[in-house]
Amino acid sequence: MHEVLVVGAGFSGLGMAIGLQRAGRRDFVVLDKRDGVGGTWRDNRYPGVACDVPSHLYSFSTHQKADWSRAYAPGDEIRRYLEDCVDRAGLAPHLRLGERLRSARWSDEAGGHWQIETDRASEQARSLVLALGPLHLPQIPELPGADRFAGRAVHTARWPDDLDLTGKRVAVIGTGASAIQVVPAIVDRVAALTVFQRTPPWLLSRHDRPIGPTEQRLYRDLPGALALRRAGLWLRGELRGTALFEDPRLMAIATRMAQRHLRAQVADPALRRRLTPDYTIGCKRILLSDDYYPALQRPHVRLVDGGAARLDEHGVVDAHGDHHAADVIVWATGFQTLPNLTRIPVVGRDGRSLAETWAAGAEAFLGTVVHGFPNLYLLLGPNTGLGHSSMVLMIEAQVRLVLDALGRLDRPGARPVEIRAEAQAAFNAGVQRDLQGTVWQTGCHSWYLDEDGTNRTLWPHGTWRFMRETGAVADGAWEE
Ligand code: N01
Repeated sequence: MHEVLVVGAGFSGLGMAIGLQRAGRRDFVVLDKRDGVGGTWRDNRYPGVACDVPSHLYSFSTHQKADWSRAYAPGDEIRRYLEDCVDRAGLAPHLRLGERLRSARWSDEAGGHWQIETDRASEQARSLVLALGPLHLPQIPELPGADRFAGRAVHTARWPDDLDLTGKRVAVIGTGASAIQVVPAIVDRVAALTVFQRTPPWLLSRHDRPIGPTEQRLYRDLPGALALRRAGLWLRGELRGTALFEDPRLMAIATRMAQRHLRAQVADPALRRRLTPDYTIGCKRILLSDDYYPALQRPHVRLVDGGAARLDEHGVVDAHGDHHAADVIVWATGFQTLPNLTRIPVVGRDGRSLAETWAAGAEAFLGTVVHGFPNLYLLLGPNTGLGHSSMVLMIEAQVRLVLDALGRLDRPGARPVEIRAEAQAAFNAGVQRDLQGTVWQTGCHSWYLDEDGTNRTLWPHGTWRFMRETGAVADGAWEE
């Protein structure tokens, strides 16, 4: 029996592994169904993929990197960074790659443990950490005629290495964070590009820049300089976040900035109108780009309003019934968030699965532990998402909480660690109360909200508050 089994070798699973290693816990295994580490940064290899959180803040506090090549790192540099973390932390002996979790069931036997089935083995672990990543399962709309399309259709998160778009007519469906990166990255290569926009996004300038050798040396030789940059980026994010969760009226400033950006980049008033969102800025994720609007205005690019309605053998039919011929369709249509945590049978103390427990909505305590599921930890679980800062800060806070909980198990005569139902209910009532009045509840349709309009995705405060709360869970919150 292993002490801890972690599922997922992306940012959160590796963060957990680093935490376990640093805490001196050696008996742990990290599974990943893919044959490499990196999670989302391994999956997302579409042209132009990059992070919209500044590089120096998008890294583990324990494994900082002085030589990021740009202010916003490209995706493959982040993947290489994570591979490097594996080497630096000596995690390789703990990794079992190419092995898929099939099911996990709690057993009261032998002091309580998880019985885990993978596609290769049966395992037992005292504690189980699900680090499955919320943005992982591609969401592809089921459009009529999809099976008739004769060309190639790819999702941004499943970009095939052999896809050559040179001289092709390409249709990009969606205008979210993935689309606004892929469009400028492929525009020079393709013969024609049609972008299907259902809802225009709010866009701000990205201010990306290369980081030269002198600045990299400064961060390497003067760790204080790197710490200062991180702190500055963190503080800037927290201050901006205040507008998102404290007072949407402050978003008027961001609205003006976005409108100025649009005016500076798009001269045609009719196109500007089509690109101006009708919802409050911040309600959907604010996107950062300096090359999306220019790409849309290239002569061989066409923006289509209203989204894609159906496909046929030769291309896409839009919401107005017009046909757009395409050789390749790029689905930039996002991810299925909740099913990623509930599609694998995880059965807790009373024989109830996580899917049954969450039938009325996903809910955890600090996004990490769920009543009825002893010794189970979710990383980036419900209401841990951010609209303003680095998810790595949330991951590290959760890892500290898991390590504290594992410490409880070490006590003589300890019982399995389980959060009390009352603590979980009070926590979630607080989160839902605090989400009211935030910009995310101002009426737009976003992947942050459930079908019933409840936000089970985002944390309604600054990262500092999540760090504080995860670091100070009262003894009384746990079952005795
Ligand atoms: O997905 P999305 P994403 N016809 O869900 C549209 C992270 N991320 O992959 O807005 C036409 O945001 C849909 O339209 P609408 C980040 O957290 C980060 O872009 O629903 N369009 C929308 O425009 C992000 O939030 C980075 O009306 C259709 C788009 O598809 C999350 O991942 C980069 C449609 C989906 O946008 C997801 O981003 C990439 C249809 N039938 C991703 N169906 C960075 O760090 C859906 N859409 C930069």
